[in-house]
Amino acid sequence: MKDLIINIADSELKGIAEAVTDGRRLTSAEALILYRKADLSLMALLATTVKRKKSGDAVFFNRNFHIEPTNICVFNCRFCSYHKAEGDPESWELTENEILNIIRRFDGVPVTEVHITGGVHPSRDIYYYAKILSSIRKARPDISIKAYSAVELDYMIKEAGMSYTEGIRLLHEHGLDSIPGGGAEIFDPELRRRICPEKADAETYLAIHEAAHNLGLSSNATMLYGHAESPAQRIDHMLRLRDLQDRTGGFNAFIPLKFRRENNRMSNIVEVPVTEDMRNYALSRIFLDNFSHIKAYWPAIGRNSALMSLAFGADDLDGTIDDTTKIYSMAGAEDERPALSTAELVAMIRSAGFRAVERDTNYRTVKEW
Ligand code: V47
Ligand code: SF4
Repeated sequence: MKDLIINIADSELKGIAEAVTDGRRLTSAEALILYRKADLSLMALLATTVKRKKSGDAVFFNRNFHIEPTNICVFNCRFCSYHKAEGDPESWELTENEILNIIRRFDGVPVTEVHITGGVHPSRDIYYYAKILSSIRKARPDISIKAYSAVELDYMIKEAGMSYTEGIRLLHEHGLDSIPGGGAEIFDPELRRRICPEKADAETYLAIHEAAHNLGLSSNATMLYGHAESPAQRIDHMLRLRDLQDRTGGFNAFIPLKFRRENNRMSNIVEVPVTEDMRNYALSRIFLDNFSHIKAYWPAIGRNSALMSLAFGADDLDGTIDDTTKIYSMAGAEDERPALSTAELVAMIRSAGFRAVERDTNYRTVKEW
């Protein structure tokens, strides 16, 4: 590694590469130079150096399943392939019983997590969501409930006239364990106005995660990339997350989400090539020095790219997921029916030269494979 860095001709780039290998935090300006000047192989080497300091040769996955209670949403983000208005023939909304039937399908299956997120329904209130949580908790006391993105939480908590802390505490008392990363998109206000003008802004997203962390709940953070954003806007997004993580330490993982173009109002945008996906994974691994994990969410990016991301700093492939996840299959991801068995995931991780570790929501080891 040292030899390789000595051979870097550009002195600015060389200094930044040395900083990364020495474990020094990069400024936004340095990150931008790295992004612009480093070739893909250097990005891979630097990100892998950081990844190995964080998690050695382990690559994590979990056994989870998703429930999407509704695609009815009061908002209409331009990139969303999934949203429908109430009354639309293609809309769906699961009843409490239907949700519990999904939970029961996993009776006896050793899953450790259920991930629940969907559209922001106009007429369901926080007490409805709390009741769903307690019914799930009763049916499966052993699994962790990761539910409701900051955008869903913002809507239900404001509508109830509560503070974020009060709202999240209520949901936590009914069974909520952690918060998924959805809704972050890209924090830059001008760009946000163009792609998702109506929903919770960056400050709201961060305030909700901060309130959750202060109550002892963990969460994830995401970034929607590959649409109209600049590299500087990506770095600004990550900087805001890094600052919050410095204060709370409550984020488990950062999850870059590649923009997929089918069936939405941004279909004119050409999706970024795989090299850009890899550069972005690597940059996030290097820049987010206080995040323990970078997740390659394979239903969004496809299993081959997810596998390749393991050479660019990602150390988590999320989970074995059944076909209840629609948000990505509708937006044009390669895997139409996103399900991977545990054996398949383990084989994939080994094929990339890593050790497969099954984890729970908070990255405690469930099993070494
Ligand atoms: O916020 C919507 C994204 C997110 C598109 O926390 C799109 O473990 C690409 O956040 N192309 C929701 N992305 C999903 C999410 C998530 C997924 C997996 C794991 C976790 C976790 C969180 O999906 C939305 C938005 O950023 N999204 N439409 C699209 N066309
Ligand atoms: Fe609603 Fe989420 Fe789709 Fe935006 S991305 S329209 S908030 S379901």
